[in-house]
Amino acid sequence: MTLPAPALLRAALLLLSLCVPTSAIAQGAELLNVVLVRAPGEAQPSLLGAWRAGRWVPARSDLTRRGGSQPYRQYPLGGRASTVTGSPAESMGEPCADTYQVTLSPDVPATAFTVLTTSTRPFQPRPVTSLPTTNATYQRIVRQELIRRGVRTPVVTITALIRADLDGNGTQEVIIEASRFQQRGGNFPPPTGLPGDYSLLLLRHVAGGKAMTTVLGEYVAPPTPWSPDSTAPMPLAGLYRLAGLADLNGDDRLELITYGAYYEGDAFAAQEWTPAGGLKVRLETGCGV
Ligand SMILES: [Ca+2]
Ligand SMILES: [Ca+2]
Repeated sequence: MTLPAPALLRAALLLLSLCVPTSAIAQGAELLNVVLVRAPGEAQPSLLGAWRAGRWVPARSDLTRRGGSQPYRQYPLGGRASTVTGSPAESMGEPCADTYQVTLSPDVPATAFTVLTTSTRPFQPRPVTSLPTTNATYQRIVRQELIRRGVRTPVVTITALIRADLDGNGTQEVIIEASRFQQRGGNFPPPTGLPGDYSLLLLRHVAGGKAMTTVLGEYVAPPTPWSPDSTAPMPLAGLYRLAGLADLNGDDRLELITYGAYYEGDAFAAQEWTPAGGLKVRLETGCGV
C-alpha cells in the first residue's frame, strides 16, 4: 500500500493552526534558544527549531554550532534536569532530509519524553504537577468525551494528567492524555485501530466560570473493524501524547510540546496557547515514511 506520507503525517497530527506573526519580543528574552526533542527509546533527539531574536525559527542545521558541540539542559517529562553536550545537527537524509538530529554526550537512553534547550532561563516559570491518573473527575470527563465520539462502552485509560497555569493568568489548566490500543508497540499505534481503540490529548481550561475543552489530538477507531479485503482505504490510527511543557521563548507562558504518531511516522510540535487566541503551532519536526 502506498501512502501519501507527508500529507498523512500532517493530518494525523492535527496541526490545524495557521502560522501568524509572533508576539512582541518578551522582555529579557534570550537572543537564541535552540530546542531539541526526544521520544522514549529514540536513539537521538531531533532539532525542533529555535527562538532567535524575537522569532520562531524552523529546524535548520545552522541553528547549532558548526564544527563544535554546545551545552544543553535536558528535561525529561516528570524527571530531573541535567546538563549534556550536543553535536552539530545533522540531516537524517532522504526521505526526511528536513529532519535534523543531534548526538548527545553523555548519551543516557531516554526513558521518557525529553526536551532539551540551550536556554539558561527557567524552563517552567510556574509549577507543573502530575495528578493521579485514577482521578474520578477526569475519568468521567474522558468517558463522556469518548461516548460523544461514538465509543459505546469506553475502556477509560488515562496515561497522564498534568496541571499547570500555562498562560500565567492565575487559573490552572489541565492536560489529559488517554489512550487504548488493543495492539500497540512502543511509541507507535497499530496501522489501524480495533473498535474501542482511541487516543485523546485534551486541554481543559476555565473561561468565564465554564470548563472548556481544546483538542490537541484525537483518534477514535471506527465501530466496525477495517477489512484488508475492503476496497476502502485503511483508516490510519493516530497516537497523541504530551512531550513537555516549557517556556521556550521567555514570555512567561508555557508552550505545549506535543507528540503525534501513526504506524510509519511521528512528529513533535511546539504550540503556544492562550484562552483568547487558542493554539498556534510555532515549531514542528517529524519523519514519516
Ligand atoms: Ca491559566
Ligand atoms: Ca512561552
